[in-house]
Amino acid sequence: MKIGIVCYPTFGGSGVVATELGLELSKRGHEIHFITYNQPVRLELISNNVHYHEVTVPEYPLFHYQPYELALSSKLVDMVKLHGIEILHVHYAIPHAYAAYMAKKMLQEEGILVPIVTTLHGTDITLVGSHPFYKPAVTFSINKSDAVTTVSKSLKEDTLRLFDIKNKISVVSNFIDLEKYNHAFTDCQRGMMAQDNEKIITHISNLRPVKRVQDVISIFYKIQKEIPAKLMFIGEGPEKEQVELRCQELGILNKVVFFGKSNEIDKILCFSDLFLLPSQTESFGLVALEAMASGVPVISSNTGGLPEVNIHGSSGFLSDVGDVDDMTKNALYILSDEDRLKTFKANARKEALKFDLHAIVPKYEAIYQDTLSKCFVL
Ligand code: GMT
Repeated sequence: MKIGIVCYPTFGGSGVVATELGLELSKRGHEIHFITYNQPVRLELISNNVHYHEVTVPEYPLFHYQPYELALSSKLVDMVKLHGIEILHVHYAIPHAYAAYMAKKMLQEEGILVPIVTTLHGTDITLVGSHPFYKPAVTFSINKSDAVTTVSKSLKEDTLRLFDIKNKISVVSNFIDLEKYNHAFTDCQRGMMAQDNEKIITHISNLRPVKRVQDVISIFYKIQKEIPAKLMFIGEGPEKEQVELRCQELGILNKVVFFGKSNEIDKILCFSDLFLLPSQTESFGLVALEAMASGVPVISSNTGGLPEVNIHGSSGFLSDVGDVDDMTKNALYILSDEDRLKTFKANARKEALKFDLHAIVPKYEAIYQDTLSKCFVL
């Protein structure tokens, strides 16, 4: 199949899923066209059947806001015509599903039929999409998609609760390339980061309020009072400065390593003992799955799709949002006994196996086939 993929090219989970999906589909013989405003961060390989088409929005002084949706839908029209793209898979409803629908209508005028698969990722539904300013357009574009998927059962429920949805929604969870995270622990450069007696705790996010990064600091502060530990803090975002200030106030700056954005999280996770994800909401928690695939147990909140990924008492523990005392207690329980830590690490990897990309990517292929056959029957 010739598949057009529209996504955010940044470090966010939706862009990562879209990119990894496109790369895997290309390995399975499909021709993939990424259409977005920058080369996706994890798209390192442009091969024969992976293409990248940049959407540019020329600056015009009259416009207070430059019209990205317009430029994207025009680019979609051009690329579908030029490359014979058969189906468009758009990741994140805003504004991608909307722009794709416009492109579809324009193409229909020329007798070209291109169905749209929309994957909802989380904040496009739970935080941004349900805002009254966007809600009518988001509802419309979900209902006008030819197929709709969510990345967890929980996100499907949220979508049905928050929007008036007439379309069927299929759940296709986030997935992981287990090979990439299959380091023998001896490969890791743990010694560069911490002393042998120190436990390594990691957090990765875009440091937005929804990630509750101050909770990460509170939990780590309490942990390091009980056992020697270091915190690896990966990501950039609006809360970073506050986090640094708080670490300074608490006198733990020397125990926290700030990495900024990283394309090598597998290498950092490789030497981690525990992962913290105390988010306010999380439709799935791809980063928790990445940690688990590296054999790192997860201490998370019990919100959204996280209970579908992090299994309480097996791969880690779940607590109510904001309950930093419970999260600390659970973290210390895992970290304070070497045999127990080993068991949680093994369980984390085992639970991650359920999300093997080889099992999940065919579900998207089946949705494309089904959507194409339905469209061309109509
Ligand atoms: O987590 C973020 O803030 C980024 C966001 C995105 O859309 O890029 O991630 C969302 O999509 C991921 C991939 O499907 C999910 O694993 C994340 O849980 C989800 N984030 C939230 O729901 C907050």
